[in-house]
Amino acid sequence: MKSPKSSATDAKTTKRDQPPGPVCPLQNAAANNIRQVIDDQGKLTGDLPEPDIAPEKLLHMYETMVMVRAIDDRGWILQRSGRIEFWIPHCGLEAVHNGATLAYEDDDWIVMGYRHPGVMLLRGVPLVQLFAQFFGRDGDPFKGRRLPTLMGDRRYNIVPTTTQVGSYLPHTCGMAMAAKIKGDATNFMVMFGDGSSSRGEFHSALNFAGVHKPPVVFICENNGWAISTPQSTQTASATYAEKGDAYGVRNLVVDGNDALAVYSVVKEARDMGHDEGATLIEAVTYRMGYHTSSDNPDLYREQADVDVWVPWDPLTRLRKYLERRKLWNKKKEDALWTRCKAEISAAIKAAEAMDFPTPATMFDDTYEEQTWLLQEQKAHLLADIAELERREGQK
Ligand SMILES: Cc1ncc(C[n+]2csc(CCOP(=O)(O)OP(=O)(O)O)c2C)c(N)n1
Repeated sequence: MKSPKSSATDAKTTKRDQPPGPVCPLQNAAANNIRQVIDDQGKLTGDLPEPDIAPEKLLHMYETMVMVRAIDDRGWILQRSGRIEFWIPHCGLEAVHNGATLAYEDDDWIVMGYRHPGVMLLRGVPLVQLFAQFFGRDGDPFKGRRLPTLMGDRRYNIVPTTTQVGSYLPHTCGMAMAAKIKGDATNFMVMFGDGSSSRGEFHSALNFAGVHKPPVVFICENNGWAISTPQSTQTASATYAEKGDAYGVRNLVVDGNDALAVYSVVKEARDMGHDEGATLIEAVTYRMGYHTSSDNPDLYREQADVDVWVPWDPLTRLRKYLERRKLWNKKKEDALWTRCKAEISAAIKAAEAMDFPTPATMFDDTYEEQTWLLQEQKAHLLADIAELERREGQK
């Protein structure tokens, strides 16, 4: 993708050729070079053809997207009522990670971000494990060491994210390059936010990808904000995708609220990865909620900016498309929401009933065999705890 020609007047116009005032860029997808399959009514009006996805697979994706939204609704309430410590909302971002995950095979590797529970669910991770992670209980493979929603599981070929934004992009290139050298057909996908594009690791990773052509799809989830930093102060480029041009990496912009479009472009990029190398995909979407439960977006954005995205809700659009194809109806929709809410309630009950990990577990998993230093520290900690408990018992 080429940058628009610059002129003196360009500086005065907004990034994606929009008139003044809030307008959802997805509304003018063609003019904005945003690849799209369906419009806000679920009609096939975009430039991309309708992808060939088996109906049961399509429905599974939609049902997972609804589950992901229901998880976000409940997670927020759990945090606000003091039952979990922290929440990173993902409302409005369901199409990017679910569409992209569906485009990959189960033995491919996904390096995920922190707003992507659908990656776990589509790979078959049980819902209760997600809630065990949110509650920091011992059913969490990370033994409660990470912030809620910082998920992953190597048993499902999902690499957990780090909160150092963008720091994991070079590692993804390394993993993919190792697979390529070994002659392994595995493919790799990495997800990150627009804020990562200002980190050095983003540029190192893209440079490596351009030169060595590892089978990686970089998915830049452009949700409009990096906490309170908007696109206009994050970059002077017209798009995040075109940064790939500088490194010789194929790139494109996709409608990130159109799960079908995301699936199509990611599938194509995945399938060409071993022959052509990496692709950088900018998925244009919007963070409808707070950055995290510690944020207050009223301090830096207008409600009108948020409202223009409402008709482009990824769930509504896909539901309308499914209804047009007679694969879905109101009765199924109501039953799905009832089922999701009930499954979430059951998972919460089961996760909250789990024990907390014991302090001794904090020394596990750093090394395959615990070093003498860690063993010594662990022994000290356990002795201190035992002494405290003995004193408490004397009171
Ligand atoms: C290297 C680094 N710098 C700063 C932060 C603090 N921080 C946490 S999230 C965040 C914004 C990230 O924005 P973006 O990459 O667009 O992802 P989003 O949260 O919008 O999904 C920042 C700056 C961090 N975690 N890591």
